[in-house]
Amino acid sequence: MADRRRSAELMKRAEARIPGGVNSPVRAWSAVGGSPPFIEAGEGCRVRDADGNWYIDYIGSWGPLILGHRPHAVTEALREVLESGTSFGAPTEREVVFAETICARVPGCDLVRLVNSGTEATMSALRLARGATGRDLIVKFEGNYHGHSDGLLVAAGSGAETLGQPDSPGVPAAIANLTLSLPYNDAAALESTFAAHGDDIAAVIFEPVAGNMGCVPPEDDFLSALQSLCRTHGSVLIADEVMTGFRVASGGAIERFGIDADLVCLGKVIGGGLPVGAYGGKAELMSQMAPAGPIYQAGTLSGNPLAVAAGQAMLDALGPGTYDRLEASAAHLEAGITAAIAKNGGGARVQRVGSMMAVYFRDDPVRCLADARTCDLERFGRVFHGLLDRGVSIAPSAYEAAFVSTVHDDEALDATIAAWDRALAL
Ligand code: HOZ
Repeated sequence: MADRRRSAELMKRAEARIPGGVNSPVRAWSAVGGSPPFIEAGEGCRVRDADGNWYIDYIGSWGPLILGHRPHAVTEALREVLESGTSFGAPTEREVVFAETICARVPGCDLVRLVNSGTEATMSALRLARGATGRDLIVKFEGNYHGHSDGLLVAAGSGAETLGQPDSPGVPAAIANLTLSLPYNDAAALESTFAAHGDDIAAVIFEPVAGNMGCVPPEDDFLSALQSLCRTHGSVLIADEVMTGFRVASGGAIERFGIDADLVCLGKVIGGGLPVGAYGGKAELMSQMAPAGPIYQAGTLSGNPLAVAAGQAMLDALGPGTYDRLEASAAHLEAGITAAIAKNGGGARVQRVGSMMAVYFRDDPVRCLADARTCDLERFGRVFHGLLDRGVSIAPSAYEAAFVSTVHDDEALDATIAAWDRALAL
């Protein structure tokens, strides 16, 4: 087992000054036990911890590192910006080019507004939907995560048509009550909710591939119901592509699955590893944002030169061959892990969309959160630690996706498959 004493010391110091020792809860490893490695550097598809151990990395900063760690194009772009200034709080040409790039690739995106995170993007998109429709209710899906704003930290009520309950202390019930939380991939639940509340629903927000309960693809009847019910009732359909935008296809999941969304939320992926977010969509909606329209939203660091330059460099590097390569690498990994599962007695399955994937410790497909919750979490923890001890880092939670980058080469992929084979035997 690798020596991780320096990381363990850092965690102790961190716990004295940072709640739970981390700046985002899942990083504390509560779901798998033990103490996380503190990461010192990344290079290509690998990261090095504070004790000098290297790992093949499938966290990839939770999605954005499509080109791996420190791609030349991104580090060069950042170097160039540093020569001219890091923040102006004034319009820059880079933002215009970036907005043009996003609108050219994301279907139905006429106008886009930059913010600083995915949480800000979804929060702002909901305000826009409410302002534009004059309605208050929103619909979301269990197991879909849209950031930590009050109206989106909401659990399902006791039945499909029951208004939501706060999912964290500090979320006012009055706000949670404006959110209806339904099972993912359940067209019938969506239909009955619209039948009961349709004229009051401002928006439906969803992950077109659910990446916060592993990797759950959307089913055709669910996508049809989402689009037709929103059209019929005049509700705004918001695709949260914070994980999937530019990842599962050049135009994101809405392009891959042919979804007609009114608004799209983007996040970490378009920052190429720097903090950024964006929401965009149809001109008749987006032009209602201030100062073009009356709906307010603002931010000092929005359109920050460093984040925009890094994002632009990454989007420019995502050429037509990128997605073929990602697909081939991820398919190779899927096949290898699937064979290792069969060899080790089954009891697990891989689900994958493009370069996003998850291994679930159960035999049947996972279509929704209730399915994901039946997985063998104890075995997940065992395999997680077994992989880490063999130099492979996946997310420390059975409910997170793994991400393959363009620089996961055959050597890294085959080493990962071999590590899975041994970890599954534990
Ligand atoms: N749950 C977040 C990703 N789906 C975690 C992000 C982080 O800890 O950086």
